[in-house]
Amino acid sequence: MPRILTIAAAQLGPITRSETRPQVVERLIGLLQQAKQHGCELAVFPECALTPFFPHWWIEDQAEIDSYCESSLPGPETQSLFEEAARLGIGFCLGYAELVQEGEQTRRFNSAVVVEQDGRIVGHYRKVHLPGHADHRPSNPFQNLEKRFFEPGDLGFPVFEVFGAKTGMLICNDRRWPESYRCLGLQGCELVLLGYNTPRHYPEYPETDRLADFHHQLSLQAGAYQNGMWIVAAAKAGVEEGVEQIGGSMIVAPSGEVVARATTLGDELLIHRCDLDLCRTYKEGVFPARNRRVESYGRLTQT
Ligand code: CDV
Repeated sequence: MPRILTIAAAQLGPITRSETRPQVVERLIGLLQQAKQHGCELAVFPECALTPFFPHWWIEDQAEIDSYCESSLPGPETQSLFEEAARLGIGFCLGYAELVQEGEQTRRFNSAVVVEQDGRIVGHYRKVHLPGHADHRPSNPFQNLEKRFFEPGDLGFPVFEVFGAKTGMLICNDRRWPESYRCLGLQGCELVLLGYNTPRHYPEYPETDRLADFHHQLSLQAGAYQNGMWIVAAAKAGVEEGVEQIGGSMIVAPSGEVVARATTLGDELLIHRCDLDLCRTYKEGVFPARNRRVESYGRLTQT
């Protein structure tokens, strides 16, 4: 029996600052319904999929920052998403800003959950690689304040047995780091669910702007091939509150081939029937464990 999982990358167009959580959740529900109609078992939403990408703005009022975060999931405004997914019998991966109260301490993470077809949360990940800066840079056209608003993830790179696949999650900047994929690949991961918000312009290094799409695709293809994993990458795309984001959602096979690609910068589904057994060719055939030379890799963890 082939192990086929039909998956949708559920790209989102921009979310405006004035859009309410219930309005965004309606958009997500609409995409889930379409994905189900097309036979999908799982849909992947972008990073911070419930709000505009607020680290692009300098915000001093902590209450306002926290208004972009979820203190419970599902919560009162996201319950309908979980209920509709369970009713449809479709799983999903959702990026969100997480607020946790631990005694006196309030902690915030850039997080994602994976939800089974019965609406249960079965996996949780907190973004490890936070890009940007913590200080205000008013001369830049927009900010990148993830280092101010979030802590680095403290859950490592967990792999979950869900949808019949060894499944991991990455969030945006994680996809540029070989270590992220490697930590998943070394656990036998077959499927990576990834959401992102990538601006076209990098204020400190504008020479990379013309290469933004290329570097995005290069990272996904290398990560997929070198670890023999499927990668389903869903963007928040288009011009969001004046910030142009690249879009370019795609599904990449363990061969490194792009098998589905977004053609718009709006809400869009791209769908592929992912054969999980394709991973074996690369995990066992091209990169067999017996060929690894761990005695030569010490520098990876010593520096
Ligand atoms: N949300 C992100 O992590 N964005 C980064 C940008 C800021 C470089 C990215 O790697 O796409």
